[in-house]
Amino acid sequence: MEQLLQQIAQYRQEIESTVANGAESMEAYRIRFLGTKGIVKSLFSEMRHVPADLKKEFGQVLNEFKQLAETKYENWKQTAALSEESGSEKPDWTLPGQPVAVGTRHPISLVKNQIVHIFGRLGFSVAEGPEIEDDWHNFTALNLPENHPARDMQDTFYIHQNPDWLLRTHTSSVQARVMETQKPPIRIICPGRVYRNETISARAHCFFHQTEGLYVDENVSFADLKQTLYFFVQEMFGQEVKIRFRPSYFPFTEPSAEMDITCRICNGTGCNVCKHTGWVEILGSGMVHPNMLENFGIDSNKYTGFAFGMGVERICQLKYRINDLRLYSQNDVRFLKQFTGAR
Ligand code: 2NM
Repeated sequence: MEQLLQQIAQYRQEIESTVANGAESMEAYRIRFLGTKGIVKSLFSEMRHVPADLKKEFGQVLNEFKQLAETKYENWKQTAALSEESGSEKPDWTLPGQPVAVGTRHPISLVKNQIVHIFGRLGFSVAEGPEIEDDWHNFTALNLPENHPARDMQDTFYIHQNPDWLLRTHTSSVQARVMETQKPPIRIICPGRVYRNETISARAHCFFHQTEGLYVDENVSFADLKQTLYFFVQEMFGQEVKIRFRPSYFPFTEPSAEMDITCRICNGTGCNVCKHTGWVEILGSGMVHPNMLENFGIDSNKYTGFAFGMGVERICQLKYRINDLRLYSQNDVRFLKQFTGAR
């Protein structure tokens, strides 16, 4: 009896010091202690040799020992099951997700969309056309004579294979195509990329973006031009913005004028952008030249029109204070990311 109790105490120690070390070692443990020919079973079979007065006490010791052996095994099984669940096969759904990198609109697109939206409210619809144009739509139809300096190889990208083709230098070519196929009333806005043969710097680029507008109908006057463009800049830059017109020259308009607004950067107090004048030029405009209307078979005695053109990069510069034209095409994410959340 004394010997048996000592033996059990030894087994207890063994169980307590057993380290679960993989499925194999735990199976060996199960067979040794809990198997059909295992230690627990064989200890219970010793019961019949125990004197009757000690059976109760011995039974209690045995039961406790059996419980210890079983608990050790059950605990190991549970932790093994848990670690399998969180292992490589099953993902842990509680982990935080990988952030999804969301793209942002390019500032040129943001401003272009705004321009289109504002003129849309005045009844202008969008017209688009090819970036590779022919000489007629880009120059001749627009009242630019054969020897006009803008047609110079120095300024325009001509296509080698066919010098009648070129990269459009303005989106007026789109308006030419519209006047060719539609009769007044015409009220369109033409956003798009245009090309000029310039050396790339902070202030010049070989491509940039324009939005031109054209309105042809009976009784369209210079007052309509002024009010339309005044509405536009107030929507774009705020109600307090002021405008002024300066006489100018464009082949496609007569009279022609350039429009300035009060500087959005310094609010008229003077800065580098407005060269300390308080005013910045934002677009060119004028009454459509009668020659142009006649080029498209539109009776210039019955119809008049106004037209204007603005650089999208210029509007962007004033809205977002972007002072280097090269930033628009370098695709540096540190630049592009700053427009996150803008529409
Ligand atoms: C400008 C300035 C003045 C213009 C003219 C035309 C049209 F429709 F007659 F062809 N489109 N855009 C125009 C007039 C463009 O840009 C500075």
